[in-house]
Amino acid sequence: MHILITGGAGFIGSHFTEGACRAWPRAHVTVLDALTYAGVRENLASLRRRPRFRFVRGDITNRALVRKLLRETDLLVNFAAETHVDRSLLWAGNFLRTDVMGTFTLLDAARETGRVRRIVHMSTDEVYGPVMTGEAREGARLDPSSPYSASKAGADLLALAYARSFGIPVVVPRACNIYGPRQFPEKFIPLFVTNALRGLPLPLYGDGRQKREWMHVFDAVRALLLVARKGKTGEIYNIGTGDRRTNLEVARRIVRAAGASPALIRPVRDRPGHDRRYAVSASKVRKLGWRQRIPFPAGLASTVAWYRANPGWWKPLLRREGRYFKIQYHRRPAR
Ligand code: NAD
Ligand code: TDX
Repeated sequence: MHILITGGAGFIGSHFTEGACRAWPRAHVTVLDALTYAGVRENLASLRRRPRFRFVRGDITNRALVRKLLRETDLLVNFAAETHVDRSLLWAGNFLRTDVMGTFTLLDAARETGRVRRIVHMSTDEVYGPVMTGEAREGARLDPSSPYSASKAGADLLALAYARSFGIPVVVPRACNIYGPRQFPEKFIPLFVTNALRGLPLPLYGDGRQKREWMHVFDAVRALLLVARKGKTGEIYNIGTGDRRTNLEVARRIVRAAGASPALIRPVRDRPGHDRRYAVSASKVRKLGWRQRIPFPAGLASTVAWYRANPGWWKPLLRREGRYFKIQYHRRPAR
């Protein structure tokens, strides 16, 4: 079997690639990744000596390259995307290019080459928009709030349309907020952890009462492998834990775990279009046999320990992305 994983040098993609290599030890595995600011080649260091593993640096919007790779692919898993909501509020064009046009390029090349037997197109619970009460099921209407979630919604609908119109064997997992080792330190948990470890302020947007549903990346990888194997073509699978917490509570847990002062938590001006609450019903993926194994308190503690032990991974990334952090946080007014 030949597996192509796009965006495999990023956070979830690199953990999934390791998981896929364990799940299919004899498979040929190729990662295609453009190594944008978010892609880190060392994230795949554990696979360097694996036979039948290959890294290709390239863009998912490159039709000729994608076509060539898909001619020899049985399973395609697409993680390649621009993924940070705050950046989408600054530079939306990148999100349309990669998330929408990149997904289109993959789908259309799969249609043209006709070899791929399964496509897992990674989507997000953010496409449902704020869910003020109850839980969003897979059939809920889409109501994205940011250029990021609107681009993801566009890509995800295109994937489903390719399943219906052309019989392309796509499944669409929509995952809640995922956290764990190797998440880029622009996202909430790794940003707050790395700031707390350095004694820097933790910029909490608005009143901090927004709720997110959290899942450890190892649990997410198991759910995605299951959906890849057992998911039905043309179907959506919410990937969620039901474990929802306010940002304020998570920030407090982080300072405690990092041994920092709660006074570091600074309420700052809110994110525009900030969704108040996400909540998905995950009964469909549970019916496939998936269960959460890592409860949030244990997962958060091990994540803080990982960042504490690996400053050599995150400090260079923070330095390299200094301009972004300056634009996003420098002189951001207090709430
Ligand atoms: P990430 O930002 O850590 O990684 C994205 C990867 O894609 C990087 O390695 C980057 O170099 C690569 N990439 C970007 N543009 C590319 C292009 N044009 N061509 C090829 N490669 C490109 O992201 P992540 O958090 O691992 O998210 C992976 C996927 O999961 C995304 O589709 C995201 O929308 C989705 N998702 C993430 C979460 C979460 O909480 N992190 C939750 C739900 C869904
Ligand atoms: O500095 C911050 N302060 C803050 O209060 C940052 C970066 C975030 N937040 C808040 C905003 C959100 O309510 O924390 C929460 C989580 O923020 P992010 O980590 O930016 O995640 P979110 O906006 O929920 O989107 C994430 O989950 C779904 C991922 O970035 C997406 O890729 C995924 O699709």
